Amino acid sequence: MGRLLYDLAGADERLRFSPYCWRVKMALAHKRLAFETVPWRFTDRDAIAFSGQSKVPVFMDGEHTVTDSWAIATYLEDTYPDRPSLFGGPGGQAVTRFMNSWGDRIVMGGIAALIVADVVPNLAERDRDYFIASREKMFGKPLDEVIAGRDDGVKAFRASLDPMRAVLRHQPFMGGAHPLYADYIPFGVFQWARCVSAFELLAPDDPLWTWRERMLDQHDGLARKAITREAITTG
Ligand SMILES: N[C@@H](CCC(=O)N[C@@H](CS)C(=O)NCC(=O)O)C(=O)O
Repeated sequence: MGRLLYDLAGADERLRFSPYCWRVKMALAHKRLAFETVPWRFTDRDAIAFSGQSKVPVFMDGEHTVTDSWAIATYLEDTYPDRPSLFGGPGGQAVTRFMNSWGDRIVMGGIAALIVADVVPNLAERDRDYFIASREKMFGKPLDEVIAGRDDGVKAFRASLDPMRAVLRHQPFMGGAHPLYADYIPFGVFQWARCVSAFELLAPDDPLWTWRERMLDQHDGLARKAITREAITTG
């Protein structure tokens, strides 16, 4: 049995936009592990019921099923210690836990508030009502209202990334000279936005812009080659 990743897909099944699945895909590429993906939609509950929960990523490695991007990353590190490390050792892994929680709250929270409404037209028809209702519940208001005023909102988002920016002034990646899982965490969220939204989150003179470009080139341009809404709408 090979390796299989249940990967969130849009109306066009080539559009794979989950930030958490992107973290895992970058981690698998980093470990140089071959894998296949299964396109999954929000309403395909039954397809992943075997995993005991209702979210992707769901990763299967032979007999093993692992869910949650952080758990998958640590599983890969433990199971494939002879492959390039995702954390640079136990201390690195412990510190990267902070990056995971910062990435989920500040980067994911910040970007979601700017682009969540842009996700909808990319979704399979059958997913739309569920996505809108669940995200409106999350934000406590209609999605159009969530992103209203985002031209101003993006300034606060950019400022919130100062801790990362300060690090990237000294080194090309959060991991140092080369990317580590600490890079894949925030990058997965930027890649989500890139797949589904035209809204520009960063300014071209931002060191984070250059970092994002470098990340897009990693692993033979894995993320850059991914199909985006732009590629689909312009044919
Ligand atoms: N903490 C989880 C979060 C996973 C998650 O929220 N996945 C989203 C897709 S990006 C999902 O499957 N959501 C299902 C739903 O909202 O019903 C991780 O790091 O993997």
